[in-house]
Amino acid sequence: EMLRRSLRTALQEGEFFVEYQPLVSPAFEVLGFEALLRWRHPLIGNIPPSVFIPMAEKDGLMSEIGKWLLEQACRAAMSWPSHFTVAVNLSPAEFLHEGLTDRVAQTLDLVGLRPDRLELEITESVLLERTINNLDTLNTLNVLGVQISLDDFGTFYSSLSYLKNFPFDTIKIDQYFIKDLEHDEKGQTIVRSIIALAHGLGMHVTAEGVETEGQAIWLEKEGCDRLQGYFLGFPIPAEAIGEFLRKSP
Ligand code: G
Ligand code: G
Ligand code: NA
Ligand code: MN
Repeated sequence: EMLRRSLRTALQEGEFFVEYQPLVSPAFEVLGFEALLRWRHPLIGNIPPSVFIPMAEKDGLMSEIGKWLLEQACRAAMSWPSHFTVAVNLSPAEFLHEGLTDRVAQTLDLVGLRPDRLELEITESVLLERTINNLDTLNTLNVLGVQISLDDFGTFYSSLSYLKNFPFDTIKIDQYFIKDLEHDEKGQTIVRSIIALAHGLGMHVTAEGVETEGQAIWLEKEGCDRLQGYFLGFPIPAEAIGEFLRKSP
């Protein structure tokens, strides 16, 4: 339909932009930002990624869009303090793309970003197919020196075999488990267990969707390494990061 047709030209028309959401330590120091893709349609306005990303995947457009986003995000990171990381989401099609590892290496080289400042986020659904090649891809990225996060952990197909077999640096606990944390003892037990599991495997843990001070304090007390969510900061355009950092502790 119409939306689908506009999506095909959105990249050339400059309709995509990127917002950045802070990742912070439990002491509220900024550690980096996650890049989030946005599409502003000239007539309809902003269209949520949950609508257009699956569409772009289906029409084979996501690889091109992802390439553009990766370069944007790496360039943005070059203008931040040199210990900040930038996290980029990889959709299934991008992760499964033959040229992914070359693209990542070339982009880092082109932009001059240190590999360990780039964090690639993949979800478990990506790993459902092609297990042997997936391991190759993750190992190659690992050798390049980029960091790899398992996004939305605990939802969908959560299988502990992924943690055993794949070289993740970080597990991101899905916001579903954080939402009712303060009032939900079962949720607390699950989050505590994920933190222990990750640390036992030598991985870091990020909590997503932290919306209240109470949640942040609880997560700090339980040893969660990084926090992300509206309580710590909303997604903002690259141009707003300077001001955000001046206002944060
Ligand atoms: O703000 P939020 O609505 O951005 O994101 C919704 C979903 O879209 C999330 O699951 C997020 O991971 C995904 N998403 C956001 N930006 C990107 C991107 O650049 N690439 C991919 N593949 N997914 C993204
Ligand atoms: O799948 P992924 O984790 O990449 O998606 C992140 C999504 O979660 C984005 O849509 C982002 O805007 C949203 N998000 C980030 N922080 C919060 C939060 O504190 N609360 C809620 N409800 N959504 C959040
Ligand atoms: Na993500
Ligand atoms: Mn997530």
